[in-house]
Amino acid sequence: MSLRTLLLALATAPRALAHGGLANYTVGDPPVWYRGYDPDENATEQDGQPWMVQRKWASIDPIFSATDPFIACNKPGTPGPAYIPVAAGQNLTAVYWYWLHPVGPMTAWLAACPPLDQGGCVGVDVNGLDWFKIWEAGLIAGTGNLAEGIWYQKQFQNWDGSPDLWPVMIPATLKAGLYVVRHEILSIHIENKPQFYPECAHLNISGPGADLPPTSFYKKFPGAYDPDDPSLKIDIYSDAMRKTYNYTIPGGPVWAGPPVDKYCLGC
Ligand SMILES: *[C@@H]1O[C@H](CO)[C@@H](O)[C@H](O)[C@H]1NC(C)=O
Ligand SMILES: *[C@@H]1O[C@H](CO)[C@@H](O)[C@H](O)[C@H]1NC(C)=O
Ligand SMILES: *[C@@H]1O[C@H](CO)[C@@H](O)[C@H](O)[C@H]1NC(C)=O
Ligand SMILES: *[C@@H]1O[C@H](CO)[C@@H](O)[C@H](O)[C@H]1NC(C)=O
Ligand SMILES: *[C@@H]1O[C@H](CO)[C@@H](O)[C@H](O)[C@H]1NC(C)=O
Ligand SMILES: [Cu+2]
Repeated sequence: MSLRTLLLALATAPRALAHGGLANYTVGDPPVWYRGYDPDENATEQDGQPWMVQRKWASIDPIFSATDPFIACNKPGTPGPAYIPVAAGQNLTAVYWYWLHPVGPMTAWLAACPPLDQGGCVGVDVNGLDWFKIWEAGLIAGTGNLAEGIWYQKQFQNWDGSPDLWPVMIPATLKAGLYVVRHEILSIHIENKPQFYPECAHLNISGPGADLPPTSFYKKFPGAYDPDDPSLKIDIYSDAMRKTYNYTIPGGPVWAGPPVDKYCLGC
């Protein structure tokens, strides 16, 4: 589908003017599909369904404040009972209907939950969890300044009508257990008005690993971001940013586990 056809289709679709959102997840090849929440579909047919792996997000609207409690897992963030099975070292792919905004970073986070007999991920307070970043991408190096360079957020878009796919590897030596995964697209196309688009799902991660990050990687949501962070309070179209070729992704460093070759997995 051409860009023009797609835009026409969007303008007449129920999702008119929508940015997009994280619809489904896949694991493995050939992919096994896990359905997420769809704010445009009947809530009664989704709330509390035995297959629901994603936390509920009732609207596609962004969260505008880094201190909003719903920055953790969107609003209302109500859990479903199901978990996506995935092995440490495997990719989890987030599937978006499409994504319209082109600039700003994308990050993926995990947080460990208690075991199932202590409530698993369903019972957790997402604002109290210890989140750690496992993946990030922002301005693609060598593509230009903040205003004119290519961001991963733009590269992730497909304009042929197929969904936008965002693969993230689960750290290979991560300790097995139940986790909440949090995908966040942060859009910074409007001056000093960052838009946060988080969605969460529940994972059942298997594997022989025993690693968790050092506690220095742990962040709270809200808390991971300072609202005054110059990467959030930013005008990428300013003269200064047209002369800037790097962008510091907020939320601290990525933890992807220790080098795999230090371990003997499965032996
Ligand atoms: C939503 O689904 C419920 C249960 O299937 C049904 O009773 C209700 O009429 C539906 N609501 C709408 C707006 O379609
Ligand atoms: C997500 O899964 C649902 C249910 O299988 C499907 O109807 C929908 O088209 C999928 N959306 C995307 C973007 O893959
Ligand atoms: C797995 O995810 C990583 C990002 O963590 C990506 O670079 C790689 O291309 C993905 N592999 C596949 C087969 O999708
Ligand atoms: C998680 O996966 C393990 C197998 O790896 C299984 O025994 C266990 O029942 C699963 N737990 C949940 C909550 O799905
Ligand atoms: C670019 O890098 C410098 C040096 O690390 C840093 O001080 C500055 O904040 C970065 N610029 C942006 C827009 O992130
Ligand atoms: Cu938008």
